[in-house]
Amino acid sequence: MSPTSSAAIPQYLDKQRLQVDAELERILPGAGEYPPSIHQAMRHSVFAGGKRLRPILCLESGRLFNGDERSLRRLGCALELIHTYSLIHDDLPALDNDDLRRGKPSCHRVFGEATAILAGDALLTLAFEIISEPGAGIEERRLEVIHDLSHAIGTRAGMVGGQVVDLETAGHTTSAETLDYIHSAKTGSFIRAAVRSGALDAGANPEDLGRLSAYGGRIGLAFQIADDLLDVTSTREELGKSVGKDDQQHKATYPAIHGIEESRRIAVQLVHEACQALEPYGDRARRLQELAHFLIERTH
Ligand code: GRG
Repeated sequence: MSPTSSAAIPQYLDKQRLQVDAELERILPGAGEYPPSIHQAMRHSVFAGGKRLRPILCLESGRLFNGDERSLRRLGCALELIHTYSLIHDDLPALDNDDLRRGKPSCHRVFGEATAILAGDALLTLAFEIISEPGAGIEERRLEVIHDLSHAIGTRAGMVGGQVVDLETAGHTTSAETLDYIHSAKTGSFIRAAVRSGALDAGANPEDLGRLSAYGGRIGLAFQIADDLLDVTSTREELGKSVGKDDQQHKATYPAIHGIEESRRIAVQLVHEACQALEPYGDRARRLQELAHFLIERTH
């Protein structure tokens, strides 16, 4: 039986987040560095808040195979830069047109649309500069991470592909299969890649990688189901972003297609399967199992 999200998880997450934030501070150009407008925009969105879940998943996955802490931390930060790029672009008027992100005005509201587009591009680019920096890790492993990650955020069942289908199906009747494609591609593939990246960086063998992929794929989908549920059950204050938008935009979501109770049941089942995939590691995988539970129990 896997552990549920323990009482100690909030303190654990805070500690990890502070470590990630300190590394992000070392990575991002200073606000006054020339040209300042773009650096201020990048910093605004990265440091607006954020749970740092993808870096923490990368760290824990790598720790399972005794990976190097600094290498994993910088890799995790690169994931956070990519994640923040996707949020900035997602909020743009041409996409979700959102004024609020991480409890703060979205990037384009503060810096204008052109700078926000460029800030997203710059964060994505900086991420790959960090992943490929000299001495970052064992070169062959880093190449594999770059390949894996690029695929996960691209158009073939990756983040951008999922976003495209999400946009194109809004307002139309969508099947449960298409919804699964959207969620697994838009959100799940990147979360799965975050988990895999830590394992790859730490030199996990193919069998281990298979287990971590099974875990990552399931928590990735469960995470987006939880996000759909929060959009109908939470508040703007608690989430730090708009709520009820999926319904307003006639988006396909788990609660809309499966109902709230069934969506919760499916998310719990996915987390159960994710935890089961890690059972061969016994107590060493406890943090990853707790994180899986946290992803669906979170309130923001
Ligand atoms: C390339 C023009 C262009 C746009 C790209 C790919 C894309 C737009 C957007 C990605 C899709 C996206 C934003 C999915 C939502 C995933 C999601 C639930 C994000 C929230 O993640 P959390 O809860 O956020 O981890 P924090 O703020 O805690 O980091």
